[in-house]
Amino acid sequence: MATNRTFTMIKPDAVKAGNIGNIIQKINEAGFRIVAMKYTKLSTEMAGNFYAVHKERPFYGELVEFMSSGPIVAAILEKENAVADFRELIGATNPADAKPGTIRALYATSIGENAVHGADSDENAAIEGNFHFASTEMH
Ligand code: 3AN
Repeated sequence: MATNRTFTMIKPDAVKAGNIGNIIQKINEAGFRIVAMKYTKLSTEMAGNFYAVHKERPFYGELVEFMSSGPIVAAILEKENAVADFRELIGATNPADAKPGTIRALYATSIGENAVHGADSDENAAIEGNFHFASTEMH
């Protein structure tokens, strides 16, 4: 399996709860290499653009408000089979359905405030990574 990249954000709920360190540790232990990482905050406009694919969903307004409510950590991660393996590591969107030991089972509080984002395809991983790190040197 070829090495590829995924994109993640540690969401405002997990940052506020002091779980940045715990989540990065889980990411490292699962064998992901950090290619780029940034502590930042999304404006409502940026969050709206980032989640534009969900514009028609009933939770869009709530999602944009939440994602711009406080600082986040954005990162590009590298590993064999990165997108699928990272989705496995974070667990189901609803933490009530997330397997024990997954990041969302451990740190998410609800379907909306679910601790981490993980890109759902190689194509979206690239788009989302560029959104946050377009002019950044990757390591
Ligand atoms: P995932 O993040 O697991 O790929 P998506 O793509 O279905 O899930 O949803 C994107 C984000 O929208 C989720 N991470 C979550 O924060 C939010 N979300 C999804 N479903 C709901 C919902 N029913 N109510 C509120 N927020 C939701």
